Amino acid sequence: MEKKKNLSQISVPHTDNANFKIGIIVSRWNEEVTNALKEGAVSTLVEAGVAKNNLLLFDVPGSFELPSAAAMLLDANEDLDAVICLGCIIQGETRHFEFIAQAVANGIAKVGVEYTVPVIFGVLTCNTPQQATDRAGGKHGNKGVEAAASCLQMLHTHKQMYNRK
Ligand code: DLZ
Repeated sequence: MEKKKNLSQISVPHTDNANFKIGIIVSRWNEEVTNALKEGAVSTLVEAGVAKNNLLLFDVPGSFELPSAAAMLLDANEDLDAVICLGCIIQGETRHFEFIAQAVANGIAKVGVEYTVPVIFGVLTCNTPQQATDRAGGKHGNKGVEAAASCLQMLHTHKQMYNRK
């Protein structure tokens, strides 16, 4: 069996998505890359039937702000079903990269567990700008598409779990 290089080839659930209300938070650092991630995520959700009006889009200055912004958005919108966090962290000369990447990954995981809704980690953590563009519509697919696919899969799993009650 051919090994999958990315999740973009994985099927996206296409039924019963219209009413999902989804927040999308986009970091402006490395904006060319994060805009491509956003386009991938939005088009995937809309093609899967999510109503455009049900997408709440917000920008934050950098990836470090993604977890707190996700928590703020969930706090402010009790009817929100999920949040997708999109960012791009690229290794520089200092250790800043490690601290930001670790904090963002842990922070996003924490928000999801605290709010018990899908909070999706759509953050590239790359050694070079080329690795980032390869994953934002380049030869390794678009991680924004994958983030949206993961979000819809988790929303359906969530629905199944609650319907058991
Ligand atoms: C400061 C910083 C640096 C050096 N690199 C990145 C990066 O590669 N990707 C990213 O999303 N954000 C970076 N930032 C900004 C931080 O995420 C954050 O916005 C600032 O430290 C302010 O809290």
